[in-house]
Amino acid sequence: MTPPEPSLFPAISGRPAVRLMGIPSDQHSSFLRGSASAPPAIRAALYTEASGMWTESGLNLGDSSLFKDAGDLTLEGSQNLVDQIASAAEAAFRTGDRPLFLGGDHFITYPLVRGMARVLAHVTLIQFDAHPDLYDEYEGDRLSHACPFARIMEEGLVDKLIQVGIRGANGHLRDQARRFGVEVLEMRALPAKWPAGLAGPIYVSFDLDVLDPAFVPGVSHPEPGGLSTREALRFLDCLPGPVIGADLVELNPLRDVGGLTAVTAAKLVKELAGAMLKPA
Ligand SMILES: [Mn+2]
Repeated sequence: MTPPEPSLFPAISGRPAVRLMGIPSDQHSSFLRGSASAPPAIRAALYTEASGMWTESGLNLGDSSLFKDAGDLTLEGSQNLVDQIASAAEAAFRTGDRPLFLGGDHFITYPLVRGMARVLAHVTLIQFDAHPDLYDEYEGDRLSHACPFARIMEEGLVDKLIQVGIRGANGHLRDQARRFGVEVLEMRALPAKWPAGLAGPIYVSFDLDVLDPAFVPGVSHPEPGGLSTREALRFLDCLPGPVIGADLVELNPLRDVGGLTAVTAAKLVKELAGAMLKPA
């Protein structure tokens, strides 16, 4: 059977649901391992009795017609990770649900977006991150978690990339951003608004280290001077729709303090889901 051509929107009957899926991969991390164990830590904080499943906008994610949990992807060894993850992402998008992936490190966004691009065209990619992750290669690894957005832009997998929260980019990364026509909302220029004319479909890649380490100590590359949790939620709340997919990456439970980062990640899962369920 010939796969259907990528289209602006997948065939969706009725209201799409959010489909949660963990991608436990951290082998392309450059500094510290540990983010592969993030999905269970986020789920433990998400499904706790200590807080409910309601979004701030008033949606009950305990309703399985709105929010499904597909568990974690089983990765068959460390070979062909790009193909394994891209295939899983493609299958998730073909369901017509809106996938919300839990990393893992930021490497996973490249195969996730690659799989999405087999199903959806003309997507705008919004990256929340302290770091541009635009290296051509990093320590000899072109799949490093410092490189995914260079691969995505080289392959033309999205129409546009907008980065939020960047701080401390070096000369190479600034050159790469210019080369790929990336719109950068730098942390030092905030508060900022979304660019005029921003429209869906939108995929959000959320690196927890865009937040200040005071809010998320459990990340592998803490970078002070970041967004507060509330500032990030405000950005999400005023995103135009539809948000058709998202990932949340770089929680490192080995670095967490009192489970604070996992709780913040769980909050972001709920509010990302809320943004994805917002009526167009
Ligand atoms: Mn980062």
